[in-house]
Amino acid sequence: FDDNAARSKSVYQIVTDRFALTSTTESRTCNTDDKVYCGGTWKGTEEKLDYIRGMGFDTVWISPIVQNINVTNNKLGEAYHGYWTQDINELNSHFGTEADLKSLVDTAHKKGMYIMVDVVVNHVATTQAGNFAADSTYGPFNVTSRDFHSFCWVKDYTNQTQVETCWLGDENVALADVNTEDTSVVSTYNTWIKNLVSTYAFDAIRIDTVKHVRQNFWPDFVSAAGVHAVGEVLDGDPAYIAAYQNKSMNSVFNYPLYYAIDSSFNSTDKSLSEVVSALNANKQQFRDTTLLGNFVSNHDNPRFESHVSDTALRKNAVAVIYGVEGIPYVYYGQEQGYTGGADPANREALWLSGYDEGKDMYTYFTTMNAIRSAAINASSTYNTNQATIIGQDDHNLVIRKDPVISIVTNRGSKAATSSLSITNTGFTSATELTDVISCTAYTTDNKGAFTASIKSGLPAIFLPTSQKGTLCSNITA
Ligand code: ABC
Ligand code: CA
Repeated sequence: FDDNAARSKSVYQIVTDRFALTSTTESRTCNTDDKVYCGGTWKGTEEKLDYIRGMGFDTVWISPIVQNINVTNNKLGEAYHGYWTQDINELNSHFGTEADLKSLVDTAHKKGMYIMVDVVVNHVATTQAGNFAADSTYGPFNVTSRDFHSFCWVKDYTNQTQVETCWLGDENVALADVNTEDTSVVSTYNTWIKNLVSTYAFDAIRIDTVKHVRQNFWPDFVSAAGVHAVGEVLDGDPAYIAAYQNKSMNSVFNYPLYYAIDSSFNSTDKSLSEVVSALNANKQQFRDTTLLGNFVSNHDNPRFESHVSDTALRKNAVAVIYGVEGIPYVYYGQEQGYTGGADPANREALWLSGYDEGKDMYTYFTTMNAIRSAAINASSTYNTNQATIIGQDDHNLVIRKDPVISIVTNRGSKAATSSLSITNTGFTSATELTDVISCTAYTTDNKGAFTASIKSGLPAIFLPTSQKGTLCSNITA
């Protein structure tokens, strides 16, 4: 799909090695501290597409697929996550065969789902650091002097030249920095991504380490891919990231919002003003905030749930990323209540959960995606309109993104019931509304306003009852 179509998608992120085993009857232990392959495969993922679709996600972001270095007894473990590229022209056989991968994409398409593949362009991996010498095992990048930047570590993230031309990683696994200035390297990458997307019929790509490659490398790469691309520019500064939206790719991850949510919804005594500031700064800096990738957890950061145990706070954090403009990204395991901390603990095996579709958060994501679908169906401008904050105090935010109004709060599940008067709703008088979280009916007054009831610190999300679709089916329009 293209950037415009991407606006209506809802993405579920997996680490292939940890998501699903080929055989559904098999059970394998997976100690995240060991940092080794645990056995997840593309076949296993294919078998579990209905589990993902059951929550209403239509797009699956799979971890990198290409052959990685084969390391054992390394302090950093094995390449189970897929980011330690060796040969971009071979697949990682741990996850299956070419036929398996094609079958995953094909089955997804038959179910009306899409596959987003994670791609790494900035580096290949080696255990040799400064002594690295490329050879034929690195596929097309086998001439050290031509294909790689000379060795130096990225140490100072404020020095952009260093960020782009020095190496990530460490002495255990060095990420040999590819010479993305060389014209033959550039054309190798562009041809590769074009073929990769067409061979497997991928629908979108997630691009790793975007800030580590010069900005003007990306437009040709993205256009060669020919599909929607979302870039990882890991930085908290919206101005820094926005430059990439202008010069490199239309869609990038919303790290500024992530940091604001992570710190303001992690306890009941924080002010939510940080979230409002992040939203405002984003609006100022980004050309198009509707293409930002919103998330509360991913594979690089401690899970939100590792430091927030209150379910009400967890639900509110999620309600923010669904309540504002942008594309929601949900990291696998969140629906099962996983609580892994920093990498590698946040990469738990999902089969250990039994894929329980009865879990409270599984149902919650189903509701969130249903709200999003109902809004998209109800309004032709939902995908492109921006959210505004129409009410705000330290612990409550009222987010309006027509035709949805979301009230989020960090008062926590022990909070007493409270009332909030909601004005400037955009609704006409006598509009029937439903809070689709509590399934409570409301009617707007002669000014289109109403008084909302906030219970147990949960979010409240209002849709015109006539537009709520199948949500809260006990309340009729
Ligand atoms: C392994 C171990 C880790 C160990 C590490 C040294 O080695 O597992 O425990 O700490 C892959 C694997 C990792 C592996 C690495 C290295 O490779 O998944 O498990 O870590 O071997 C992407 C991917 C990520 C992937 C790689 C490498 C890149 O999402 O999964 O890692 O292909 C930088 C990069 C970013 C990268 C991230 C891990 O590192 O820019 O692309 N992610 C600052 C910098 C960021 C930097 C970040 C973390 O620190 O600005 O550029 O990201 O090092 C905000 C500031 C930010 C600041 C953050 C921390 O705070 O605004 O600027 O980010 O407030
Ligand atoms: Ca680089």
